[in-house]
Amino acid sequence: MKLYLGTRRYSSWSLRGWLMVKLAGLNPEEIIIPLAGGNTPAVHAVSPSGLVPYFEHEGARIWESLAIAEYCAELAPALWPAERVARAHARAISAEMHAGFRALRLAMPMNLGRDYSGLGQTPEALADIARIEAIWSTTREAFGAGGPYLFGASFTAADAMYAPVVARLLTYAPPLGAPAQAYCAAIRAHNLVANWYELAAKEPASWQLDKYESLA
Ligand SMILES: N[C@@H](CCC(=O)N[C@@H](CS)C(=O)NCC(=O)O)C(=O)O
Repeated sequence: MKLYLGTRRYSSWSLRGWLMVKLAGLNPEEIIIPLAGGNTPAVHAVSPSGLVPYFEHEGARIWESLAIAEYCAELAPALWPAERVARAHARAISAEMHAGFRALRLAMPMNLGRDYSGLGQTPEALADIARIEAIWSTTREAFGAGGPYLFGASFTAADAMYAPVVARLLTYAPPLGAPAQAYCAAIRAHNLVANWYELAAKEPASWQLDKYESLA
C-alpha cells in the first residue's frame, strides 16, 4: 500500500487524497515527492497521470483525488453522509470543488508556511470565494446540525475536498463572513489537518520554490 504525495506545504490535491486515505483508517507508506511546480519528473515516473496524489492499494491503482475519495468510501462508507439526499449533496459540492474554482487556485496558491494576508483578491477569486461561502452556508443550514463540519459532527469527504480551500483562506485572509470563519477554524483544528500542517512545517527548506515564497 503506497500513497504518493507532493510537497505538503504546497500540494492541495495531495492533502485531499491523504485525508481520504486517513479517514478510511488506512496507513499506507507515504512517499513525498518534492514538487518542481509542474511536470516534476519523479511524479511522472510513478503516477499514470503525472500528478499526485496517487494511491496503490491491493492491486488498485488510483489517481485523481475524487476517485481516491470514492475508493476509500467503499472501504469506509462513513466518508459520505449516510442519508441519500445528504450524500447526493456531498457528492455534488465535492465534484464542484474538484472541477472548479480555478481563479481562486491561481490567485491564491496553497502555502502553509506564509502569511499572505490581503494578497490575491482578484475579482474572479473573490467571486469563487462568494460561491464557496454560499455552498458552505447552504450545506450547513440543510445538513450541518450537531457539529461544526459541513454535514454536522462527522468530518466527511466533502470537508476533505474543501480543507485546502480553508488553508488558502487562512493564508490569504480575504474578507469572510462569521459562519465561514467558524468553519475554517473547525477544519484547521481537526486532528488530521493539524497533523498535515505539522508535517509540512518539518519539510526541508530546500523543497521551497521561489515562485510560491516571494508573493509578498
Ligand atoms: N485533478 C487532480 C489534480 C492533481 C494535481 O494537480 N496535483 C498537482 C499537485 S497539487 C501535481 O501533481 N502537480 C505536478 C507537479 O507539480 O509536478 C486530482 O484531483 O488529484
